[in-house]
Amino acid sequence: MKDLRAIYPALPTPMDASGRVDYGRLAELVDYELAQGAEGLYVGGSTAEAFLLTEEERMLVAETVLKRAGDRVPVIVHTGAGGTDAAVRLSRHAAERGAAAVSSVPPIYFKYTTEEIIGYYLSLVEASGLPLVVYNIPAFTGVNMASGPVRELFKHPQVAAVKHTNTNMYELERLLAANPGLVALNGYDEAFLSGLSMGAEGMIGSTVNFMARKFIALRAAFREGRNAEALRLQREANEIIETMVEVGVFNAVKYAVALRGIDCGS
Ligand code: MN9
Repeated sequence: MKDLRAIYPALPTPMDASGRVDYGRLAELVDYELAQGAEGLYVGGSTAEAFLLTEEERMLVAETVLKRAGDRVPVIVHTGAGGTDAAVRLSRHAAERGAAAVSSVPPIYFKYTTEEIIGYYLSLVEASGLPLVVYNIPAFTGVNMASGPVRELFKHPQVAAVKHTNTNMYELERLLAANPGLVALNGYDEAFLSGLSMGAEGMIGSTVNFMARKFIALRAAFREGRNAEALRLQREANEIIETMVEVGVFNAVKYAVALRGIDCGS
């Protein structure tokens, strides 16, 4: 199993003026990210506007990134979908093309029982044969994977990591205490330092797309006990993130990446 502890940009999906996915630009973006020090790549998540893409587009996006990245860094593919069948197809496809892990938000829109949510995730694990990164983002899904009986899922040996997109760090710490082998990847970039302090060992974030070096330096400062410097770096990042959140973070990420020479469109 590949080591998933790393700093990953959640890649945006470049689009042309008519809204078609620009796969050429996406391949260029992969090179750009690896050149700026990204330690892994997260494909097809919120930042990628995954739920606005067709299944075919999502597969082509994953394929493009996996092909370009080769075995340079671990690539995690988000394969979550509204229903189990689509998520299973996406997971199988990601596994066949060489993903290091699959990742998914819990099934959305309808209210599912704990058993149904766990069943959904186990289908992805079985279909892919890969480690699973549970994408916990209660603000978007209305389901909190780090609280209550649904945490039983984390006992499964193939559930390797959690993407903790929540500022409740107490829940993160409790989840890790109960599951010693679990890797936590922090999800809100603006709270990376708090995530690290409660046990996160990496991050998946939209602003990593253009600030990978800053977050790598922040993690080094934290690990070496230079707390004031770690906080200074977090504050520098947050000055930028605050504005991005105000104007719409996904568009802002595309704009920031365009300023660095890769026009990802709108
Ligand atoms: O994937 C991202 N989550 C969402 C992670 O966008 C929902 C974060 O990187 C945020 O964009 C970022 C700004 O709030 O922390």
